[in-house]
Amino acid sequence: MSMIDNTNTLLSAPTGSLTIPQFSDRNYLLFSLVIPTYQERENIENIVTILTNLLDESIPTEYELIIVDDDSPDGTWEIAQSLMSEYPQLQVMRRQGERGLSSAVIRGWQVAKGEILGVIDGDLQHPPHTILQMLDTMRKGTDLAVASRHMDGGGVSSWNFVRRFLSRGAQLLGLIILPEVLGRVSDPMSGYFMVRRSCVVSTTLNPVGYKILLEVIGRGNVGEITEVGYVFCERKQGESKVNWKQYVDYIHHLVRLRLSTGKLARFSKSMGFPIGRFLRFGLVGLSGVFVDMGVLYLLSDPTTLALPLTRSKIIAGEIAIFNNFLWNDAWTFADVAMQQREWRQRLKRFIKFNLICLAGLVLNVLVLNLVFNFILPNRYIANLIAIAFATIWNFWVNLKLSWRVTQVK
Ligand SMILES: Nc1nc2c(ncn2[C@@H]2O[C@H](COP(=O)(O)OP(=O)(O)O)[C@@H](O)[C@H]2O)c(=O)[nH]1
Ligand SMILES: [Mg+2]
Repeated sequence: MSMIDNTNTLLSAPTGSLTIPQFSDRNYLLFSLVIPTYQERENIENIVTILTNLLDESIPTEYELIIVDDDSPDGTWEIAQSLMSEYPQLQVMRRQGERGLSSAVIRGWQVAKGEILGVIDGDLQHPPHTILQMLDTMRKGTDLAVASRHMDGGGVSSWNFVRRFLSRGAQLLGLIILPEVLGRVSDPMSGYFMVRRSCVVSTTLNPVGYKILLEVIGRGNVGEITEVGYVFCERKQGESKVNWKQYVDYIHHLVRLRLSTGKLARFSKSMGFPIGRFLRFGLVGLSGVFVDMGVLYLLSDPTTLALPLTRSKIIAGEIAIFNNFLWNDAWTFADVAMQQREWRQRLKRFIKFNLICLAGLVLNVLVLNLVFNFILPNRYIANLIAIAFATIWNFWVNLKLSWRVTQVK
């Protein structure tokens, strides 16, 4: 049995990859409930009081509430912090580096001590008493308990037609793109659920989008799922943070999950080679060929600037390398770059990328000569082989050196 020692100190937010750590029985708790908040000052005390009353009745001292606030300008975290002395099971994290609902939930789970990990909105739109029903099914052995608006006893109170239509449309789209995930629950958009830690332990969850439940089902190892009906209440205080960008994020999220949980991804994993990344790297490389050709034309063609060929080629090559770097940093290795976004770090990556690509060029010339002179006297096939070698070299060495993940503890 553990009483939590919270002398009003805030939890510090983990950094690095969004992976749920192993359960340590040193700090055993049955249940950790994360409450992500942004600008919820009017709601925070209410929800903490209600949840504490409910949980103290059923599992006193066996749970913790973890508020993860993204440094709300309205000072939500400060109010939460001031509640800690009155509510010993409450913990508060103030996040300053990162933002976003999904990553907030994962950061909370990363520091959680519970064997069961849950999430509930901080605005009282999720009726707190449903927690008890969900906990009950978890204790009976379910892996994932989802509060659903589309089950018996569920609903969306007073949504208008457009909102219902958009919500169902999004669900249908998801069913088409990712049937094996969305088909498992009646309300895949639910942000109110709990999952057994063992089902998501060591899985790296992706922070894209608002719909963290999709991540848990898609990437976790979830067996039995139970759904409990609930009515999504209207907000009484504060404002929703949902906007059009979240619809775009949602589609992006579906596509990413599709790509990273499909057959290709399984193959890639079993080979220990990041195929998706390699394909993106290859596409970027191809874009570089066009940039190189275009610049070479502008600089050296007799009908344009007519500069000397070697000089033109060096400039064209460097511009292409710059082009490739930008795309690789923003796309191919975005996940890594996002964690190291200072200008000095970027510059360092650019210099490394440049040197590695130069070495790649030397390798390219060597292989071309070797193949052409000793193996296959066809310069174009030899060149293709040389390009393939140089691409793999460029990719692999850049993966290991330029966009290396350095985990900061
Ligand atoms: N930490 C954190 N919480 C967020 C963020 N965006 C929304 N939330 C919280 O997530 C919950 C659901 O957000 P809300 O905007 O009400 O979504 P809606 O209910 O679907 O309209 C609320 O408790 C918000 O305060 C965010 O960027 N960071
Ligand atoms: Mg809400």
